[in-house]
Amino acid sequence: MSDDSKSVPQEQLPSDDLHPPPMPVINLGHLILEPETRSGVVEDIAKACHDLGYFQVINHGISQSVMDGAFEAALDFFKLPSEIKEEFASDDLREPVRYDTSSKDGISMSRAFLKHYAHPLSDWMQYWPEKPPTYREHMGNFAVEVRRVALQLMEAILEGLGLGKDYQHEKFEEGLQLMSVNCYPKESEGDAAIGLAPHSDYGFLTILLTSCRGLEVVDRNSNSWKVVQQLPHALHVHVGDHMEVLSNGRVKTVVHRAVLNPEEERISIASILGFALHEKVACAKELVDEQNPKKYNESSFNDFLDFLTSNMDNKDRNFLGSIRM
Ligand SMILES: O=C(O)CCC(=O)C(=O)O
Repeated sequence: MSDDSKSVPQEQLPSDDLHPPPMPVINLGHLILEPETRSGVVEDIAKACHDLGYFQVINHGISQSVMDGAFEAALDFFKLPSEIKEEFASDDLREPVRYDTSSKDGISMSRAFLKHYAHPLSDWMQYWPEKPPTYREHMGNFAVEVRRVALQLMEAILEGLGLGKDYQHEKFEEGLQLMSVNCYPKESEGDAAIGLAPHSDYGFLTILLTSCRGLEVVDRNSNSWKVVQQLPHALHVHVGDHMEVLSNGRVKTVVHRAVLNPEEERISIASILGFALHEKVACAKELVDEQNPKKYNESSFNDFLDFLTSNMDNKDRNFLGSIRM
């Protein structure tokens, strides 16, 4: 789902302290429920996207029991015997569900993952694991809720870019949701501390639910890694490659990685919002002018999969770099 980004610093960067407070925290209730506070929240989101490319969301309306259900479904899946999980193993990136524990993708250093599409749920859920028996229901409940949050945030970001909240509304409504359910072992002596190598995500937005600390982002101001401190009940949001393209570079994709947690095994559930597989994403013409010429060629998720497939053995897989003009 992701591509290595070579235009930004990599593993050698100093790993600094925790993200210095204040990590931007967006109260979604103030965006959705209170029209008089909406414009201020839209501005806060625009600033977070522009300055950092990431923020956290609270008061998002996803209940703790739905989030716990998703964690439990993920954990129970990863606890299954290997032969059951291996039924989903495939080198074909176009499979609707894929399980892997190897580093073939060039970024998984020490992680098992299950990736699947989730929107529309009625099209995709039939391919999801039937074991554990609660997987479909619990992960499905979370998928629907997290997509609602992603669309609400997307509207605010589009508004903040001056495009209006309904910009390309149907393409977002009909777009894809790709979920990456990740499991990282507890760090032990002798293990490499990196679970997932630096990369940026395809798509417009990624929303991450994580069970404990382990996510790190490149802080553009200090050019160093920052450990993301997960606030209770919050979701972490970051901007993806296609947001950079659509905004013609006004907001930049975020390079991030996952390190192993020394205290516990870690689960993270990433939900990516994109256009439909075949749908091209181009720089918004409203954001292109003489001072800001078009910076990227258009591309679709299908193009991204083709790129990954044909660069499977190539460590330098930088999709965004390949469409930059
Ligand atoms: O596990 C994490 O915190 C990050 C996951 C991620 O970056 C991904 O699934 O692409």
